[in-house]
Amino acid sequence: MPQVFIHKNSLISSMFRSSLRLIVVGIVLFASFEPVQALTYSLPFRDNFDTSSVWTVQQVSGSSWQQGSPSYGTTSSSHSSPSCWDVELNSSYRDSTISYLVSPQINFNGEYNARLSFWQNFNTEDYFDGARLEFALNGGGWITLGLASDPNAENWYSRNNIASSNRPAWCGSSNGWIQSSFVLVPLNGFSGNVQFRFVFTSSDSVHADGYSIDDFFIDQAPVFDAGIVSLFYPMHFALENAMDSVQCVLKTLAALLSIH
Ligand SMILES: [Ca+2]
Ligand SMILES: [Ca+2]
Repeated sequence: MPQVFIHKNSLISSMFRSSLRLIVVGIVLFASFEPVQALTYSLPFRDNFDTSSVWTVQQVSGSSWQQGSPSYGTTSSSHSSPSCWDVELNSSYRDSTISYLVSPQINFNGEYNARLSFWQNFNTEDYFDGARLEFALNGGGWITLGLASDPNAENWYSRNNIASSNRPAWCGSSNGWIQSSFVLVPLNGFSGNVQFRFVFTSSDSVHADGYSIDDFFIDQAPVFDAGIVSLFYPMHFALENAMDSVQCVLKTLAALLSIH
């Protein structure tokens, strides 16, 4: 009957390899089940796009948002050096583009009248190609922010409908860098995470220089930003040119403190 010998070192080596495999499997399992911790930012949120970006690109077709120094046609600079986001840094954007530039999660804590602003420089086919800004609350559906000439905004959209998206957009020529801003009334009182995204779209023919954005800020309303939220007296009318007292509730809209 043949005898079977197991060399001691082989056994130890085998046990070591088994343990090592368990450890490796353990590390893999641990890595697999570790939840992804996406960074969430709070206000004020200020991004000059000059360092490694916390925004992400979601490319669907055609050209893509790129971070760097633009060098093509009228879109050949950043607003703050050295970098901005641009659709095709070194050439015209392509036809039939759909490209998203998505912000990180930004936490709102019941703010009132927070102000979003950014700089942009664009030259696109008017009525056909351009960009809009959307927002999403707590990971919900995307909503277009505002309309052309929105009363809460400055320099907000060139058209209420462009052919490549059937949505509002900045399009045509900005004639250099311009600042656009929006008082975020639609988000007043909201507590939770908000994401923003720029959506660039182009039609299937005719293209131009491009689209650049830079210095994207969201600032809380200043604490002295107060308004009347309830009016008790006079209720319906007041005599013209007559002195009278007023009873009302004022709120500092940023801090939500009542003054009687
Ligand atoms: Ca910049
Ligand atoms: Ca076009």
